[in-house]
Amino acid sequence: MKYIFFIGLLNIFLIGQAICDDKNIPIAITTWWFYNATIKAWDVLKEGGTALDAIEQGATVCEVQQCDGTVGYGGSPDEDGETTLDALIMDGKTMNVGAVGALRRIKSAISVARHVMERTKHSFLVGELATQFAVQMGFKEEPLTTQQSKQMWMKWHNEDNCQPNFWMNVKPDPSKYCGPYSTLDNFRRESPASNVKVDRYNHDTIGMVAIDGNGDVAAGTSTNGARFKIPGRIGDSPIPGSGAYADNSVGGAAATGDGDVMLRFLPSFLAVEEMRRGATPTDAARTAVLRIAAHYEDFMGAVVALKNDGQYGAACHGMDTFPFVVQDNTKESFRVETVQCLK
Ligand code: SD4
Repeated sequence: MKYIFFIGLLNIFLIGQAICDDKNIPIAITTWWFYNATIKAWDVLKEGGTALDAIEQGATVCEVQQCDGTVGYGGSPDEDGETTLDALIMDGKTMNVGAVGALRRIKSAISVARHVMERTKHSFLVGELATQFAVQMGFKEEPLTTQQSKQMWMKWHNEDNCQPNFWMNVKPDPSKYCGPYSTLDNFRRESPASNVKVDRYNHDTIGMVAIDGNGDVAAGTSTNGARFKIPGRIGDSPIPGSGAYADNSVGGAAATGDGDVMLRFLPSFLAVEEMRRGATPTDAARTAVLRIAAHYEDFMGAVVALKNDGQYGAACHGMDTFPFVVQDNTKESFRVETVQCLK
């Protein structure tokens, strides 16, 4: 009897092992080719660190290295020439979230977001008051403007007549002139074609999803938003469910692209919910992207999705292809994978 009991226990143990071994964890995935961030996240995971630490430290690498000029300081100056940052971190174990939007004069946006999550009962702080919070938490206040961002802004303002910009239905005609603007009476309520071409150099974000050795899922984003945005604008990246989402019981997702459009559809939340309903990560990401495309046929964006068993996928729209970086135990090094976009 004792013997049978022992065999039973052994079986349960072995089955348990087999289920664990079936999972491809730990794992980290990152939007675009931000492999330095992925490597950092992987180093954290490999050493037994948490998914949250992997996200924070990985995204921090991009903030410091100014990945593509679209993450961190010195990129995407707004109409006043100032760089402001948006970031989000989400813990799929507790469903807790920390986010900052339009953060001024603080370089470490994702870490401030983590402080919002762990040092307050709030979820989201914005603008000047988020800066005051960060300073209180010990972050250094410093200008986010660089020589390069100043030059970019000077060209836009002094040579290009403030083109492109994000205004409509105002006077003087924003497609020809700089502001200040005032409201135009008698305008047509449908959206005119945008004069802002959204591409990867004015619209990238680091979005990351990680699963640690305990099976805990975390996700996050960090970006300097859209180039020449109207001051005060916050995009999709810091919005939970839009820029990223994580739920231990399913997995996580992160999005990148034209945030003004994307945040209307919560694509990361949708991708996670699709996986909850049984979709593969690739199909879940496709559904999220196609939901947006059904309304905005030219939108540019992408979603990466990671299931809690380590399966992953991505989908994109409005570009030819979309690269993302994966690192897990199956290969010695990170790998850049590429998906063909749906349109
Ligand atoms: C934004 N989505 O602020 C951000 C920028 C970006 O990929 O590309 N994200 O619109």
